[in-house]
Amino acid sequence: MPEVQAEQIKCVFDRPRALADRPHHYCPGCSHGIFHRLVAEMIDEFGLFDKTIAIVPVGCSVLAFNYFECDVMEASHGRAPAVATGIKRTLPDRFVFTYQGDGDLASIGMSETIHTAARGEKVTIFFVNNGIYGMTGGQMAPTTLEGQKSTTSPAGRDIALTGPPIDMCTLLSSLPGVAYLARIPLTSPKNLNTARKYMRKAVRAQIEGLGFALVEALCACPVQWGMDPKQAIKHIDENVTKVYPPGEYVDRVSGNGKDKAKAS
Ligand SMILES: Cc1ncc(C[n+]2csc(CCOP(=O)(O)OP(=O)(O)O)c2C)c(N)n1
Repeated sequence: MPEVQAEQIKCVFDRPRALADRPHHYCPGCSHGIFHRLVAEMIDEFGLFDKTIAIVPVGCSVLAFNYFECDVMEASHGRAPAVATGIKRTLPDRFVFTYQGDGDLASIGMSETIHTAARGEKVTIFFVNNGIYGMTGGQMAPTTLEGQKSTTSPAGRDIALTGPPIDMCTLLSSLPGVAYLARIPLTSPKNLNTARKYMRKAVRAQIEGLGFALVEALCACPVQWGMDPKQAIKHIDENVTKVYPPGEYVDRVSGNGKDKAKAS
C-alpha cells in the first residue's frame, strides 16, 4: 500500500456544525436522525448558526434539544406552532423552526398547526410523518394508513370508525398564508437530495418574509411498525407514498427574489 500523505486526504463528508457531536437515542432504522441531519445542514448552509431558535415537541424527538446546536425551546404536546408564533413575533430577525411528529402536529396540535398556517406566520415546520405514535408505544395516529395495525387498532385501522388518514399537505394547501408546502419520503439518497431542495425553499419562505412553510418527511418507525429497517423503507416507497403523494403542494418561493432575477 503506498503511503498517503496528509495533504492528499480530502474531507468529502462531515457532520454539520449545527448537529451536536452526540450519539442519538433513536431506535435502529428510525428516520429522526436523518431528518435532524438535514435540518442541521440547512442551518449551516444559510449561515443561521447564531440566529436559529428551534421548538421541539413531545414525542420521540422530545430530546432533540440535545442534538441541535442552537437555542431550543420545548413545547407541550402539539403546541410548538403557537410557541414558534410568539418567539418569531418577538424576535423577527431569528430563524424559527418547529420539529414535530404526526401525533403532535396532526392530532393534539391540529388546531395550532392550521391557525398558524392560516395566519401566515413566518415560521418553518419540519414535520415527521411516521404514521404512528412512536414514543408512547405505537398507538394509532390521524395519519395511520387504512388497515394498518397499531396497539389501538390491533385488527387494522377501520376507516368506517375513525375516518380516513389525514393528508396534511392537501389540508393546508388551501390557506393563502402558506408560502411553501412539500412532502418527501426519506428513503433513498436521491430523495434526500430532493428533501434538501424542498427544505431550502422552506427556509427561504421564512427569511424572505413570504409566510408559513412546512416540509413533511415520510419517515420510518420500524420498531412500532413491527418491521425491520429495510422492510420499513420498502413499505414507505410502496404503500405510504400512495396515500401521501410526494411533491410540492404550494410554492410561492420559486419566482420570488433570486429565482425571479434568474428568470429575467
Ligand atoms: C397533553 C399530552 N397528551 C398526551 C401525551 C402523551 N404523548 C407523549 S408523546 C405522544 C405521541 C407522540 O407521537 P408523535 O407526535 O407521532 O411522535 P413520535 O413519537 O412518533 O416521533 C403522546 C400522545 C402528552 N405527553 N401530553
